[in-house]
Amino acid sequence: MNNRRIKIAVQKSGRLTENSLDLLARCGLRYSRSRERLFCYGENMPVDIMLVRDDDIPHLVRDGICELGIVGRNVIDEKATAADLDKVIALDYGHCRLCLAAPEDHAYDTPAALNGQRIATSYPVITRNWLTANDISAEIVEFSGAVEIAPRLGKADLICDLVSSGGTLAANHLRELSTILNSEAWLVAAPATQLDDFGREWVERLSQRVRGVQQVNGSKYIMLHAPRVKLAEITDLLPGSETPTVMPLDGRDDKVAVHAVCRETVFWETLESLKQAGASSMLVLPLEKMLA
Ligand code: PRT
Ligand code: ZN
Repeated sequence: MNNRRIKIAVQKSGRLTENSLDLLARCGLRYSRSRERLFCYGENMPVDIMLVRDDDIPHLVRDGICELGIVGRNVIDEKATAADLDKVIALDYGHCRLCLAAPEDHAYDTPAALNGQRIATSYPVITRNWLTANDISAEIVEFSGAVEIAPRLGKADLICDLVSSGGTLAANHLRELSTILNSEAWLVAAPATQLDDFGREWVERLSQRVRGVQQVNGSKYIMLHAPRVKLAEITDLLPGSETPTVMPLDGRDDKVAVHAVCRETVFWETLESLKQAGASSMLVLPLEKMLA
């Protein structure tokens, strides 16, 4: 089984591509891209990347062609059931929301106003589930793109589409009515029961590295000198740090060195407060890797 490898499905070209490839690189994966650019061969791990349309990712993982995938929650919920794949880690990029929106002059007050209306969407499954859960009987008109023009074409009364800045809705004189799903990119895996030992081991290992990358994002290492008498006050000011390391300073009984990992942003204001509390020689350093 020496030539056994793991495959990760990633969007070939789109909004999630750059962040996803960057994340895998930060997990330590070095890869070379094939000439037709559909495949990345992992050079330093038995892990390859398949570059595909995002819509295909849930099925590639469900059907065991890829052990892992990175895809938006909107696509997962549209294409897969909870039993098809495990949502392993929310990745905090690709944020958007699936929203109901209507022409500005549409008289909408409560969801009940949707009864009997036509809703254009590329997300018929999620929309249908939401309508059913809210006891609304409306017609779904499937659109594969440019959903926002459906009301103007007279094809629908409302739309249900992804929104991030809201610029597209505004440009089409549409008003956001209600959010039916909040979405971001997720690392998904084939259910553990479908994986062999090798697959499970690598899914676990890569998931742990992704968690490590996430912890490092936004975390900083801070070093400072503190008067012994002010130690408690100063460590209380360190944002999001657990137990800091406190060390003696050679030849000084009145001061100690404090080192801590801060899991929240260290603002200039924080440093100013620390200085006021008596801290000196402060250094804030970026973190590269972390493993709990
Ligand atoms: O070719 P392929 O099928 O792989 O790509 P795609 O065209 O289906 O997907 P792509 O690259 O557009 O988006 C990939 C994923 O990014 C989506 O499935 C979402 O999870 C996520 N995402 C985040 C978004 C947006 N933000 C977004 N704004 N997907 C689409 N949009 C659309 C939105 O519907 C609107 O039409 O972008 C337009 C601009 O949005 P506003 O609100 O900023 O104007
Ligand atoms: Zn797509």
